[in-house]
Amino acid sequence: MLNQLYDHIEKSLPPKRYQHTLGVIEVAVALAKQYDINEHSAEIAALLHDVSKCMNLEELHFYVECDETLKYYGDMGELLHGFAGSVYAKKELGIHDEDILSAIKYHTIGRRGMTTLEKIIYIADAVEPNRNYPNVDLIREKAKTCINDAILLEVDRKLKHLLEIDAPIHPNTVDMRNCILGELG
Ligand code: DGI
Ligand code: FE
Ligand code: FE
Ligand code: FE
Repeated sequence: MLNQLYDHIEKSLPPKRYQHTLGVIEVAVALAKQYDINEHSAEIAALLHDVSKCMNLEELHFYVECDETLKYYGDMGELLHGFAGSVYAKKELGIHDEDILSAIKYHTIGRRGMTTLEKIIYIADAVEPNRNYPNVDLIREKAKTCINDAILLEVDRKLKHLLEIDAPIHPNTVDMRNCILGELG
């Protein structure tokens, strides 16, 4: 079963994206151990998180659940691939664990009140070994000791980038930041 999923993902993604996925698995499993959550769930969620990354808009819209806020960003494949991926994982790959499905769903934009698994996939995506940007090591280290601090650093980096390129900011991105600030107290 697990081997078949690996084969399916390797076939669905270009080699670089598959390498990225293996990197996310490595980090997510290590963080699952660290934060004492199910490692198997972390492995599956990481393996499948970008399953829809290479779908075109037509394919994405076939799978994506109709969602008012996403409609607003209707033409943006980048924002849809997590949502489409979670539906694909359920319908086509037989994944029914809601914890895994929501980690796939929210890995790009986050949400208010994220579970530990959602946070782990979100941050593993940002700091896996193939990622290379200024301060990546700082966020990598933070993730091991305080996942909320790491997410704040990553969200701030993302927001600065989105502002620089004048991109619309999804409300979940802002909600996630505010919520985590609240959790940190
Ligand atoms: O799929 P990956 O490349 O591994 O990473 P990802 O799923 O985190 O996707 C990152 C992309 O998502 C990146 O191009 C920025 C985009 N993104 C994330 N949050 C927002 C966003 N784009 C806009 N316009 N607004 C957001 O709030
Ligand atoms: Fe992604
Ligand atoms: Fe990300
Ligand atoms: Fe990714």
